[in-house]
Amino acid sequence: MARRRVIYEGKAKILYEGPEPGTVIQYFKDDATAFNAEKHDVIAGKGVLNNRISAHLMTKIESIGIPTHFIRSVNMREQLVREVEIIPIELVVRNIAAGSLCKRLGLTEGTVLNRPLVEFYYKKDELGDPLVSDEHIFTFGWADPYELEEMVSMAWRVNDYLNGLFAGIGLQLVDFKLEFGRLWGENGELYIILADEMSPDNCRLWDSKTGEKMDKDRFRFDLGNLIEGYQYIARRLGLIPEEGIVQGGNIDEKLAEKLELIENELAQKRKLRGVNKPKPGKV
Ligand code: AIR
Ligand code: ASP
Repeated sequence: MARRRVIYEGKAKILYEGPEPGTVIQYFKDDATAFNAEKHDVIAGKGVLNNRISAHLMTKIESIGIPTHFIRSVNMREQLVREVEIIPIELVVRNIAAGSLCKRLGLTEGTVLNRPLVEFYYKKDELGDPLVSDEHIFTFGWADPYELEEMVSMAWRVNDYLNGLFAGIGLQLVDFKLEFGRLWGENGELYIILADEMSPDNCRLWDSKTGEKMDKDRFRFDLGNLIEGYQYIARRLGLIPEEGIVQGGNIDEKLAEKLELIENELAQKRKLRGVNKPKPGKV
């Protein structure tokens, strides 16, 4: 196969030029980083698990009418997604206090918040993704009020939906991070769709009974065995066989290759909903 053109390489993923215009191949690496890449490791099988978990969750999210970039999985490490212009804002939704919220405000980890909290972070590695307000977002033009409103309303719906989905398999959704992208229709209309990934790399999931952490905090805080946590989530979601696909630090490639690929049929035939924004020049 001809060498593919790399569009972008991030900490955990590589984006390659896709087979058709407007598409991109998203490749999931085994790299794990934390605290702005201060901490780095390569963990066999992480990319395969995240590719699968993200494909599944994006398809589920699409099924409740939220447009996502995910089209279909291509193989165990790659998925076909729509090419979008990433909005440089990370939306974090929190249900339970943990991580940087506890550090910043002195809250006790595990405190259930009175209402879900939506926060904005400016996506800028050099600055360590600082917390910003909507005023910063508008002042610096990272997104406009119409776009932000659309993003926040989608984030609330994703939160409600995923809370229920995870509660049903004995996991508590503590918090998660979303990224969105812009897409333009044939007549220049703007669409905002969910992009990036939805995996234990960017959410916190605790076992509902024991409180055990199953997500990337295992790596961030050296709690041990990241892969076991990710496999536990994938197993509960029905995405891998009971015996798992990684044993003793080695991925069972044959078994992983045999897992059926995930298709987001709705994304392929969906009619997008434009952002409710007045057209420039029209009053
Ligand atoms: N997150 C934020 N930036 C990168 C990531 N992955 C996710 C974390 C956590 C949530 O956003 O994985 O689920 C809040 O992170 P923090 O560190 O602000 O408490
Ligand atoms: N992924 C980010 C980093 O590498 C932040 C994190 O997940 O802690 O720094």
